[in-house]
Amino acid sequence: MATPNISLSLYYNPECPYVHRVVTTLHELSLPFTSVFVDLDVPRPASYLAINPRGTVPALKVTSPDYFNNKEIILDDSVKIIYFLGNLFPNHLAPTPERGVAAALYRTRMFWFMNTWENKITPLFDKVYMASFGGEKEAKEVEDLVVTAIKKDIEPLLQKEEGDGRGVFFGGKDKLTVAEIIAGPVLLRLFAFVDNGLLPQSFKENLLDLPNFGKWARELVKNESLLKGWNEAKFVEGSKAKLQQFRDGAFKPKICT
Ligand SMILES: N[C@@H](CCC(=O)N[C@@H](CS)C(=O)NCC(=O)O)C(=O)O
Repeated sequence: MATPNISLSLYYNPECPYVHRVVTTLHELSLPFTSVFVDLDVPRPASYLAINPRGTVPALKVTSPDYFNNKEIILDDSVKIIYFLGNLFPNHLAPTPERGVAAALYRTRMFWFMNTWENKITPLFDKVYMASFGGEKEAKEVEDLVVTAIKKDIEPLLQKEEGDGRGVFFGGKDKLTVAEIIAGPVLLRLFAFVDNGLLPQSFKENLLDLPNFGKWARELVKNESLLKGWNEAKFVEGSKAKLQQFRDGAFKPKICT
């Protein structure tokens, strides 16, 4: 893979699952980058709002002598960033640059997975975070919601099709694709809640029982690029501290979509 002549600065906060998508992509593509921490506990300073008026992370600043003499490009959403990086140079993350029915179909399946996950599953994750602060009833309700949505909308998209490889990842690949990058960070967080007693065991068990999804998710949460920089103990400790703040009435959620 020829590395592009490009400089990348990532505006990040380590807690954010959307940032985690981008970091996984950068590691998976072996792209060097610098990081700029953005504190989400305080109002964003004007200097950051000038970069990303929405004030959210991730944002990626890109410059290249090959693009209008280092004209700055700002990409302000994880999906945009992943799409951009995946299309920078030939790589295993994004579908092949070929044309023809098989290549078009693969790209369409990939696009549809991404679209479905973002529209049907991502919005449920705010409820998952909130349920980790709630009681058994809230946890069960959100479990039913998420398991039902994944079974209906995601399980069929992970079915192997004619021409797919033998790998466990999307389309039978043996390396990560965009599909895994989109879903991996929130699955890690969901499983961490379960493994540390903040959500019921049945939540994880019912997901892992889905034949396609279960096999895929088991492999995904072991992936090296996804796990680089992920600190489960710190995440759980932070979640428990938020739970305490929530109980004390002082909690302000900052994970949004
Ligand atoms: N759709 C955006 C979502 C980004 C997002 O909501 N990030 C959260 C942190 S995980 C954030 O920056 N929240 C801003 C705030 O709390 O003010 C993406 O995929 O990048």
